[in-house]
Order: sequence, then C-alpha cells, then structure tokens
Amino acid sequence: MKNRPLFFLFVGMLLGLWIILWPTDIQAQTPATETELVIDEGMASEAGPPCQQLIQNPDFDHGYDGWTQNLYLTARYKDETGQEHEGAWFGGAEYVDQYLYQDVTIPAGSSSARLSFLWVFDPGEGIGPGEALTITLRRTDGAVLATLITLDQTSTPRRWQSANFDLSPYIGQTVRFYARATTNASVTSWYLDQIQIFNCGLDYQTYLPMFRK
Ligand SMILES: [Ca+2]
Repeated sequence: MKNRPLFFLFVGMLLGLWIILWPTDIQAQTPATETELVIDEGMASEAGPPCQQLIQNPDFDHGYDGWTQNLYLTARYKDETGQEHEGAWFGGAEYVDQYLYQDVTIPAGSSSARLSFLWVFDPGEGIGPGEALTITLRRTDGAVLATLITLDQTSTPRRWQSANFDLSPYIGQTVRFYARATTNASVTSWYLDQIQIFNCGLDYQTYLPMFRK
C-alpha cells in the first residue's frame, strides 16, 4: 500500500486531536500507555513531562477565571475580514491603565515552550502617541524579563493577528504573562484571545480547527 505512511500519520493526528479535544478531567484518566503512544510521534521525549497547554482559561470562555486583572468585561470583536473572537478587552475609554496577567510554571525537562495568542485593536477616531497595549514576560515579583510586543499607533489596526514566541529559555521557571494597556485622550480598544503556552514541540493551533468563541 503506497500511501501507508501517510495513513498512519493521519491516524496519529486524529488520535492526537481526540486527546487534545477531550475534557481535561477525562484526559487525565487516559492510560499512560496511550499518552506515550502519541508523545512518541515526536511531540516530547519519553522521559519528559506530559505535553500540555499550560494557561488556565486561555479562550476566556469563563470570563476572567484564572487571570488577575482590573478589566471590565470580555468582549467580542469582528475585524475587517469578518474574523471574530471573544476575549479580553482593554481600553474603550480615555485615561485607562489596565492589566491582565497569569503566572505559569513551565515544567522542567519540557522539550520546548511556545507562547501564542491572537490580538487586534481598534483605534476608533485615532490612537495617539504613548497609547499602547504592551505584553511583557515577567518574573512573579514583577521584574520584566522580556518585552514581547507593543501594539500602538505603528501597528496594523482592525485585523486579528497571531503572535508566537519561543519561551524555551524559561523552561523550569515560573513566568508571568503580563499585558498592560494605557490610553490618554483616545478610546482605543485592544482585544486578546487564545493565549496559550505549550510545553512541547508542535504548534497545535496548526492542526486544530479555528473556534469562534
Ligand atoms: Ca475566546
């Protein structure tokens, strides 16, 4: 059978998808042998920790559960292309100073660590200098380890975009994903969704259907 390797790859991906989409409490009961079968496909070393998504409530399906923040509500935004997501909502008013963060421990021995999220902003009548949403990686005492992205008047507005960052230098550490937005005289709104950190090599988003929540 000429296409046998492709068939097994397809079956392996289906099995991986099934395990990923299964509710967490049931996934935890999956026999170790099945988990190892998937991991052996190259997602992580056999001896390493399980391959997981580490952020709690990454899609904001449960409001701001799991997050520390001074935001108002989650909100839905439909961009110029029709792509629509509901997520964390910053700004929307003058002179805001808002934050959202979550601490995550990246298990020692992980094969890799990758952060990804979706972002968009709507400057309304226009975003001014000094108005921005800045995402940093911090230590749990608040010290900044790295500035990951600054969404300001130089950024492309009104279009959901994905951002990806390699966090492998922080394997074995507890780090803080920290987003802060400030406005002055504008009512610029920023939105974040699907904030995920995987401690394994594959970017699962590539294989998962895009949910509109
Ligand atoms: Ca969402």
